[in-house]
Amino acid sequence: MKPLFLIFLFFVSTLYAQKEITPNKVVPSQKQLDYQSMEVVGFIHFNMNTFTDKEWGYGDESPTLFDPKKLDTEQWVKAAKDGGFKELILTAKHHDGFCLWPSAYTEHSIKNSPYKNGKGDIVKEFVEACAKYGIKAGLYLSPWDRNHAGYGTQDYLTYYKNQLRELLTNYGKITEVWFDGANGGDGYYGGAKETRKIDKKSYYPWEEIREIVYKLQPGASIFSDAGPDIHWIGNERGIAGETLWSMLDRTKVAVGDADSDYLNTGDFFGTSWVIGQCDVSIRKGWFFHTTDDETVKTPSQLVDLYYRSVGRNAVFLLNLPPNRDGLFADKDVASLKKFKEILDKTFKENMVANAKVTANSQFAKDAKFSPGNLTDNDANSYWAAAADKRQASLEMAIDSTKKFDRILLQEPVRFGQRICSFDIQLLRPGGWQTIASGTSIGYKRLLRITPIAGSKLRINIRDANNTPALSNFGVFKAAGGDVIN
Ligand code: FUL
Repeated sequence: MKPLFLIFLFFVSTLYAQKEITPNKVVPSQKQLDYQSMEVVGFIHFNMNTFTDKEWGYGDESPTLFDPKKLDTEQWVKAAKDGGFKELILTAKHHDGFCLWPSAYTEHSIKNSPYKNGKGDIVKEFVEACAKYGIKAGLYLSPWDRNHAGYGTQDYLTYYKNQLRELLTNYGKITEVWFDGANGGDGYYGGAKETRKIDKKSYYPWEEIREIVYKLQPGASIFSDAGPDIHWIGNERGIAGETLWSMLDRTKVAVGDADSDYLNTGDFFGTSWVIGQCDVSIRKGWFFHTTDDETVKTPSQLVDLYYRSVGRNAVFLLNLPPNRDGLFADKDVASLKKFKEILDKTFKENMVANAKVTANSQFAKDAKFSPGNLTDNDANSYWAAAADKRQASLEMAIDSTKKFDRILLQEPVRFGQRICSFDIQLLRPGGWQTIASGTSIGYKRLLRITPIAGSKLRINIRDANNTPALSNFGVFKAAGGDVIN
């Protein structure tokens, strides 16, 4: 073959390989795509409050009270891994200001506690245990500090940034930094014992703080009410809105000052991609209290929350508070394990795996965008309708002898969130019946219905903001324990 012809062939094949649907204006970064695919992440609220039986320490607690006798960060990580968690976030410092690492900038830390005679470093132990078992490690550094004498002034901000640098420099890879929105109020403040109000909009130099994170840990995602990578879902019950856009108008939200309804649904017209994260505790409190033993969420309750968070296009952040020994209680560990078992069982068998799917429209009439991509169990391949379409429908046969009650849809979100309204219909002896409807889909949408059987399934896309596309579709039968709470 002539070299020129070969070059021509190469050129044509590259064009073919690169052909994709036109992305939306707002799309996620690769970091955000990776973050969302973790689905379930954990919080570890463990600090001074564990020993004082409080949720918010005043800031005057003596470091001598902090004394976990059997602390084992590997026990936390193993239990979380068995529960399917991909990342854990530790409260290195909560609002009372006590530090779980021997910070060079304060005496209010583990170095003045009986733990390992002041030689301990729980941030180090935590990050090492995560690395050992292949779980990502994130840190929570409370912006509010009820211990620090300078809280409310520039002094404290210098201190805060120094601590952040310390944590993000000395412990290897940190994948998430969690900035809490609770700020300002009464506290010890170095003995002043007073109420200090800050201007939530102007006190913290958030841009500078974010730059510190990205500079020291380029791979880290930043959580706060206002993102930029991940945002609070607007409640502490772990529940995302049934409609959830991964877009926000970041000029409408500030850390500690955001409309929770807005955060709960995201913003269809939003100009930035920010993932919703649903935080909730496995127990009543964020910290461990023996009086909360009866409140440990059952595996079924956790599974229910998975549907209300991950199943609505958000990430599930479940808090797991270690007890005063420094260990997860058996009851919590058992719940986590069963939680994963139930989910694995439910989603083991997609009843339409490899089904032959037909569509009334296909992008560029190209096999690459074939409707069969929906049931090929490959998250990267996708079906898309013709470029000018905003509606489409797809059909597939299904075994009419088997009932199903869970439906899964996924969009290839690397091109943005596009589908705005859809129905799922089932052909039954009496004709087509609408069995489920929804609005947004995004990374993952799970729908729960009462068990039903039929001979054909139809996905009706009613509206989209660009060419509609789907990467996965499945129907399943809920396992025992997978019930709507
Ligand atoms: C809140 C804090 O005030 C709670 O103590 C807890 O850390 C929770 C995750 O965030 O804003």
